[in-house]
Amino acid sequence: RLVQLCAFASFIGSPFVTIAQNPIVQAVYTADPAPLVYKDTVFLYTGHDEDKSTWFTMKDWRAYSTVDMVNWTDRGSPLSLETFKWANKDAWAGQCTFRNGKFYWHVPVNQANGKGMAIGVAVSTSPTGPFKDVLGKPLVHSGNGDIDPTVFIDDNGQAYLYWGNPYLKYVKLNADMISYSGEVITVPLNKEGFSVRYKDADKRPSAYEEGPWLHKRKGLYYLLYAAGGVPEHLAYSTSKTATGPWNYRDTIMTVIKKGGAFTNHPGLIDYKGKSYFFYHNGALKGGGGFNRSVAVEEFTFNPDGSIPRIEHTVT
Ligand code: FUB
Repeated sequence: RLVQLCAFASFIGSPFVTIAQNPIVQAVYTADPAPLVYKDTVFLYTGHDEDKSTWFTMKDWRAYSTVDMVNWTDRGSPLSLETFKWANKDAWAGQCTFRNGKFYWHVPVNQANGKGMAIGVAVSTSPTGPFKDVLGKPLVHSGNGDIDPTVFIDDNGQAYLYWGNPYLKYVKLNADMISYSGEVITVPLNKEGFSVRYKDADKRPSAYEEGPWLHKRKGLYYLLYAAGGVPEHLAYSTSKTATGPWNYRDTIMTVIKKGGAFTNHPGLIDYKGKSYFFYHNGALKGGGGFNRSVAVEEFTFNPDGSIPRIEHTVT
């Protein structure tokens, strides 16, 4: 009944409030959560798996908001492939950030010219759009694995764009957030670095795979990511700088067996004095690897600053 009501509300385009539950969204399949704290509100940007997909069939992104982490409002679909005239498919994992009065939604899409995935950016003065492709072309196309962009703005104002599968890449974004300076850097594999294949509690290799997410806390930089190949678990590394070197720390969330989603994707925010960890799974009815759903868990950093093991829940 709730699912039907939500689906109807989504269809007619009206905001609809649901009660807290995991998965957060019960009306459509959502993936790749990217939360943004803006003023007193959490905006949650997600990908959107088309119903009954047999591959990643993703044509638009969705937005939701909450002021209490309990009641979520459907903010519709503020961004779709149609925004990017140079793209033809694959509205994959992106992130929306706020700077100087504007919202910047960096997303990966497949280029219509057949040259593969590239990262574009859409801009709006509102967290829920309308978003415009101000560049009219990709922001970044390094030619290999250009997916899963995430943006981190350091305390000194320097913004970074990180992305990539199977390698982590980054550039320094300019203050306008729609251009960058310097070369694309590929984070090197090294013995002490985060890409060493450590064993986690699942006895699985924990190498970086995709889905980076940056977080800074008490001067320490946290890099969260999907790890270990297929099926993915979520792990993290830390560094004293935003650009590494990264030291592997631990698994955050082990492979979620329920629902059969073989990907996962982290997001982390602090909000009203608490910390929240976002991820996705295949737990919604009819769900699976291409019909995923975003979920969230409240957690507390350990006293030594490490991230505890977080269990997924279905409510
Ligand atoms: O949602 C499509 C892709 O699956 C994302 O870009 C990856 O992070 C994985 O979740």
